[in-house]
Formats: sequence, C-alpha cells, structure tokens
Amino acid sequence: MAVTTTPLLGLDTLARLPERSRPLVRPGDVPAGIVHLGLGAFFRAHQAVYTEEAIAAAGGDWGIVGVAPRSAQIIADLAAQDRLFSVTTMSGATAGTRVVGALAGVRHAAADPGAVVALLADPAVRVVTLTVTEKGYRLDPSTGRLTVDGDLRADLTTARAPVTIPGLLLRGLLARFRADGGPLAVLSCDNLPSNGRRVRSLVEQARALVPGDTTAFGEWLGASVTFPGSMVDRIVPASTPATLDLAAAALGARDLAAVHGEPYRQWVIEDRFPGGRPAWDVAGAVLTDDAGPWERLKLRTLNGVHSAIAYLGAVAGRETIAAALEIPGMRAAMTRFVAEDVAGSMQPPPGVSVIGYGASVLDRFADPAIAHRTLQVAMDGTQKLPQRVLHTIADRRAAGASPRWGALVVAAWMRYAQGVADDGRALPLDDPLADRIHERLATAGATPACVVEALLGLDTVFPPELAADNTVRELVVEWLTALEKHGVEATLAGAA
Ligand code: CS2
Repeated sequence: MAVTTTPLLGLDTLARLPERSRPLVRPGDVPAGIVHLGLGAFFRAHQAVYTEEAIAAAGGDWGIVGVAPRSAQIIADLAAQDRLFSVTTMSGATAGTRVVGALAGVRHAAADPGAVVALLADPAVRVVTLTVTEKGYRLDPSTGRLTVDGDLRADLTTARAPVTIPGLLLRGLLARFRADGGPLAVLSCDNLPSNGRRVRSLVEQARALVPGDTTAFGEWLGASVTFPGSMVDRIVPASTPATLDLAAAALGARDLAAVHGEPYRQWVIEDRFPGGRPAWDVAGAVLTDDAGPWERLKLRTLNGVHSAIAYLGAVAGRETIAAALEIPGMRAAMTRFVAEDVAGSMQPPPGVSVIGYGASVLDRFADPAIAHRTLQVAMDGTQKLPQRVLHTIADRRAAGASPRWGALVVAAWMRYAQGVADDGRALPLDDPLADRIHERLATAGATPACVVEALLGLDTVFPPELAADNTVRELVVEWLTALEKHGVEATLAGAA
C-alpha cells in the first residue's frame, strides 16, 4: 500500500521549497489591515497575490484576514497550513507555482459572526474587500434593489448573529460607527455592474431597514466610508485534484488550498481609500478616478463572451471553454458579437480597441491548460446576464440597432435553462432563480415563442422595456428556434 510521505505545506516546510516558490512575506509577520469576505479561488489567485506583492515591495500593515462566509473546509485547510497556499500559473505546457503569505488570519463567519463584526469595527482594519459572487449581495440583478427575505430582515432588525453578507456588512459598519473605528474603504471585487455604487446602495438600503434613528450613522457613512469601484480580471477555475497534484509536484509539499490560473491579470481600482491602502499600483494595478469604462469593457466583452461560450458549449456537450471555442463557427460568432454589438454599445477606456480586446480574450479562453468548465461559467446565469449581455442589447436598441448576436446569447441561456443538451443529456440549472425558471417553463407552451415569453417575464432579470421590445423578442425566438431545431453546431456553422 502506498503511504503518503509528502508533508503538508506550512511554515515548517518553507525552507524546503524551491526558492522561486517561496512566499514574499510570512503570514504573521505583517499585521492585518484588510478584511476580505470570500475565500474562493479567485481571491487567492488575484487580490491576495497583488496584496502580497505590494507589501513585499512597499511595506505597510496590510495583512489580510480572510473570512469564509459558509465553507468551513477552506478555513480548516488554511489553518492546518499556517494560512499558506499556492498559486500555479499555467499557460500551454508551462506552469510555475508560488506560495502566498498574505493571510494574517482566517475566520469562519457562519461559526463566529460576532468575531467578524468585531473585526470590521477594528481601527487597524482600513479596507474591506469582497468576492462573494454576484448572488452573495442579494441584489436584484436588473434593478439593484435589495432582496429582503426573513434571514436578511432578522440580520438587520434583531441582535442575533448575522447570516447574510449584507447583514454582516451592515452590522460591522454599525459596530464601527459606534466604536469610532475610523475611516474605511469597502471594495467589491465581484463582476457586478458599477460594483462600488451597487455596494454603497446596498448599505443604504440595508440601513433604511434598521429600526430606530440611523441618521447619525448615515452621516458617518457618507463622511467616513468609501465604496471605490473596481474591475478585476484573471481566469481562475475551481480547483480540481489535478490542481492539487500540480502544486504538490512543484512544492514537494501538499497544499489543500492550491489554486491555478492563467498568467494574465488585471486590476483597475478607483483610488478612494480614506484610511490608506496597500501599494497595489507597485504590483501592477491601475489606480484611477473612474473604473467605469474598464469595468464595462470587461463585463460586456470578456464576461459576455465567456457566458455565451459557456451556454452554447454546455448545450453542445463540451466540457471546457477551450473545447467549446473549437466548435466550428464559435470563434467567428463571438468575434461578430464583439464587433457588431459590444463595440458599439460603449465608450472604451482611452486608447483601447474593443475589437482588439475581444480578440485577446478569445486567445486567453483558447488555452486548454486552464480547463475552465462550461458548467462553472454557466452557473448563476440570472445574476450575470444583465451586466454581461442585456446592457449591451439595451444600449444597441437605444441607438436603433438590431443586436443579433446579443440575442443569440440570451437564446443560448434559454436553451440551456431548459435543462437538456443537444445529445439528450440533462444539464444542471445552478441558479438562485432556478425554482422560478422551472415554474415558468412548466406552465409555458413548448414552442420557442412560448419559452421566450415565459423567461422574458423574469422581471428581476429582464427590464420591462427590454421584455416588451419586439425586435429583441423576435431575434431571440429566431435563434432559439434554430438552436432547438438544428442544435448548436449546425446553428453556428450556418450563422457566422
Ligand atoms: C467567469 C468569470 O465564472 C464566470 O462567470 O466569466 O469568473 C471570469 O473567469 C472572470 O471574471 C475572469 O476575470
């Protein structure tokens, strides 16, 4: 029987790691200045890496306390490894692995929400960052209105420990206000539209539900707390056993929290940090007055195309984004989506060509080493479609154009949401609105027109003007008819 002799990654094993794989800072050496909510793979391969590099290059007490809202496993794994984890950067046949030491602490919010609220009130903490996925904010995807259910209401109106992200954030801010904890920046690193403004509005909407007079708290929020917008970018798929094997081979130590991602990375951040910030610029981030153009460029081009390939690819039975991109006609259709719909829908950042950016995105998606699953990107479609595709469609309609390719993406999502691939296999619908989608489909007729009618009626996703737009509706029905009748491959072969 094989016995595992490879040691677990930890402070004890650091000296044995290849030099190029060692962390730039040791966890514990740098006091905490940041609380991060959401310990997923993307955070570990993006903000943690930038922050560690910034601390190593320019100093500052900017260690990160990582908070996992739900998963106890990641906390246990990181704690067992002295909060160290590795990032493997891969491209084609090459890979390099480096251990990151940016985590000053870890907390499990579900087990100890009080500790997280106290941290948010701690004057040493001057920045809060979030990667809690689109749905974690509990905002209507189309309108940005806070969805208030029993859990969130109890978080905001009772003294019980908060269980939702908006509840945790609001209770932490309230505790900070009461403790005179000083200025703070709350930085969303999720792919929400105008993420800074959305989170500010989330906090304002939540404050309005807190009983009693919250005027002074509201004034303090306005004066002491900022919500900078940001654009974040790096392709980081969910880790698999292969990710852990790669890390173990490179490190000579097992890493249960290993992640892998592409070499490309980008972070554009609005520079409004009243309590200071790490020197992220030294690590390559762009600090700016307005991240809006960058954010729109990325959401509409990269994420819009990503979602399109995910739905079409999943329905065509392709496991990964790279494999889906190889379907004949896919690249041409995506290139036309960018050139004919996305490019005309917005003003890109100065000097940037949307078409050139789109081409570079397709090259990034084509790398088979990344193995990003279509089903992962296809998740939570109702939370993603507005900022990725519907804003493009609405802006093109306002300009009098017929956004044919944008309509293909909506039709592809509808085809996917019906749950059966072209080869008859079942497709999972992992989406917070899955029940509503199933109900609507169950009572709708079977024709493409009926399906489109039923799903356009999801009013927290499709704004009423868009749902009532006959040009859009006809285009979506046309594409859905083709997809159902001929399948993805024949539809793409005949389309672009
Ligand atoms: C992807 C993103 O899962 C998804 O929906 O589109 O996570 C994408 O990989 C990142 O935004 C890239 O920066």
